[in-house]
Amino acid sequence: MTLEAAAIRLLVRNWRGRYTVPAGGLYPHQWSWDSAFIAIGWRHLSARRAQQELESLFSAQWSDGRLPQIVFDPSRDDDYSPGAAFWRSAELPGSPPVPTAGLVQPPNHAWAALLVHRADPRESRRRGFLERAYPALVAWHTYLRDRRTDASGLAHVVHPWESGMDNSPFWDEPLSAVPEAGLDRVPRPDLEHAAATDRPSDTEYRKYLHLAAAYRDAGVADDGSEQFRVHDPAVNALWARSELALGEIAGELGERADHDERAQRIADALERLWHPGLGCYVARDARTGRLQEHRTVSGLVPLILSGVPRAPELLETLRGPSFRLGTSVLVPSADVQAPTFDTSRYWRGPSWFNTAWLMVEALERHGAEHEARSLARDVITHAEASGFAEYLHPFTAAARGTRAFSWTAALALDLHHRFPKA
Ligand code: 9WN
Repeated sequence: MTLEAAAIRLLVRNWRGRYTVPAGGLYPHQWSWDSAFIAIGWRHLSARRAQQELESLFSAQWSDGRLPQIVFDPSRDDDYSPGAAFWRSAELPGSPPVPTAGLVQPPNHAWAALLVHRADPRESRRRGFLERAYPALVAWHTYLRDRRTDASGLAHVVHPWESGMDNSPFWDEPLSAVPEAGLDRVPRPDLEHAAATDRPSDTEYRKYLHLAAAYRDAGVADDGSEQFRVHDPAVNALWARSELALGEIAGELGERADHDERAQRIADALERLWHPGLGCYVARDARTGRLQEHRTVSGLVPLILSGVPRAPELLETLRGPSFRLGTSVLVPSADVQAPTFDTSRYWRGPSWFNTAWLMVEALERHGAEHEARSLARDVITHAEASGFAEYLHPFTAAARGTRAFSWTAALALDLHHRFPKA
């Protein structure tokens, strides 16, 4: 079977009528930033499905504008933890009519909406896609600005899950002061679908559950009581990239708006996260002001912005001994030389396909055409060879996490269309 046929088969299998699950066993609900990546793949097959994927998420938007981390399928509530019964979102102010988590995920949605529109502008106009998406996306960005941004101009995450890179070394220090949820047994349905050595530990899960419960019990109010508040480079870079996309969407609709200025303000604020000694951006604990001194792939993501002033240093770091572009398998999620490096455990070293896709964008944007093409072709090869794994051992390419993972297929499909075999 060709890559294209295999990727299509997987996406069709994971489609649930209005959205695509990230993986049928491990992740049986709709996830926020997954849906944006998945829509970027669907747009090559069905502009309509790509639009529905995003619209399904918008229909779960909260009245304060937040797009939830997870929209739950109530029929699968025993299969993932924490689920709808944990969040009890109907009891929280401003929640939508469907059960969701109270947290959010990185804001890649406006960027995805623009790419989906461009894939088939006629179908998009016929369905009034941008007219409906634009207000939802503006409300989402307004939530980030009004509820999640402090004087630094950067948006913070209140839980590691919100970064999408759940057990990154960035969170080690901010999590060290967080108590563990007092549970006899941590519910881990995830371990039925992935090896324990590939997933976060029980200790991390106890802290995740403590933070999520405290945020829920404070009415998801963003009132400053959170015990975890961190500025993450990838979250803010994606926000700036999406703000630029909103500017283009506004232009399509003939709206006048100041999205470009807003994007520039976020990009300027990102400079607070620059670490000259490490040659990359780092996370910052917004409660203590401390920079988290680790090289992770998140710290390279600002390269997706064309005007980023640190492009030469970032490219050097990407090519250097910490990430070894061209020698490692795709792009490791964390510095392969660091004491925290782990070849299997999630976001502490393994290579992921969404971040490789972001680095293809970054390399293209900064004129490294040859490396962009070569990384794109590697994404396609490894996606297929690994059975569309969730992530890979960064030296051997052995599959890690779950298989048949939707964004792996969607993003490989996208690159297959954009970088046809020479
Ligand atoms: C928690 C769904 C999600 C991705 C994240 C990835 C993983 C969840 C988990 O799966 O996180 O949201 O249970 O580990 O880290 O990026 O969105 O694919």
